[in-house]
Amino acid sequence: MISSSSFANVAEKKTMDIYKENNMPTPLPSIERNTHLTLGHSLNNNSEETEYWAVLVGINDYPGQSNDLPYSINEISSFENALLHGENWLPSHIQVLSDESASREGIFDALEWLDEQEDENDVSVFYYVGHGSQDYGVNESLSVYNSKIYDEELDIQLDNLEGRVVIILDCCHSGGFIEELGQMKRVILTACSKDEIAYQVDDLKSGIFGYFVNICLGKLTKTAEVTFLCSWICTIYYTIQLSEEYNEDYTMHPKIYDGCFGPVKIIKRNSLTPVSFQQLLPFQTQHNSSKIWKL
Ligand SMILES: [Ca+2]
Ligand SMILES: [Ca+2]
Ligand SMILES: [Ca+2]
Ligand SMILES: [Ca+2]
Repeated sequence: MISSSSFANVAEKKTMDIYKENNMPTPLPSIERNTHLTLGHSLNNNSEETEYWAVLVGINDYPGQSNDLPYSINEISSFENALLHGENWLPSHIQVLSDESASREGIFDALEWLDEQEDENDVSVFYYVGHGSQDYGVNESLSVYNSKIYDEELDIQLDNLEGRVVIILDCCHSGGFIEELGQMKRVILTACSKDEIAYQVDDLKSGIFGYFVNICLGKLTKTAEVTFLCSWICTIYYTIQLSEEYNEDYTMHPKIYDGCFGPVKIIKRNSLTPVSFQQLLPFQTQHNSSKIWKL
């Protein structure tokens, strides 16, 4: 039986090793450097002034039937629940957009609302679950209800925000947003690399990466960075198992860009909910009975 805290430590160490072995392009600060920067950060920034804000977008129903998805809204609801279990979140600080309200205009309006609320001391989260697309292998976009929002357009909207921003994208080609969105004061977590497909599965009632983000943040982790480390290792393990039963194209490689000194806290929580290894990594699942959907 592996305890949840030792799992987090093992996941963190293992992940750092894999970062080094693969020369991954967005280096994470070492654990020691993180500690040091966290201390420095708290001296400069009165954390009591930090407020937390979120815009959460999930699209199940697209016009027509051929593009509909089953679990985007479920994933967003799980994330909202995880936030509201933290001691630092209020329902009035979270705007949820689903289906037809997740139009191009609706999302731009919500990001304007976010800017009106947040200031330089605050942390904002933008979380998107739905289809993502790529034109000619270069430009990535969110396939929102009625249109597209290109990576460059999202960057322009997010440039209005003064505080730190955590961007979580659970969609196909999501890694391709890092080129345009990566800058200081942002942490970007993506379900897969630029050229990969992401999936929702029946077994998890969620996108795969988002499932692990939510279970980690809901029970085990507090910061964007450690949530990524745990979700990254779980996603790779889970999708490698998918690939044994289907083919290797199913393996997803989540990406992180970290433009913030020290860890960015999403959840403030004093007590830790015990979580078993099986809850984090449902290896016992029979994937061949599970339906999957491309994002
Ligand atoms: Ca539909
Ligand atoms: Ca603002
Ligand atoms: Ca791009
Ligand atoms: Ca950081």
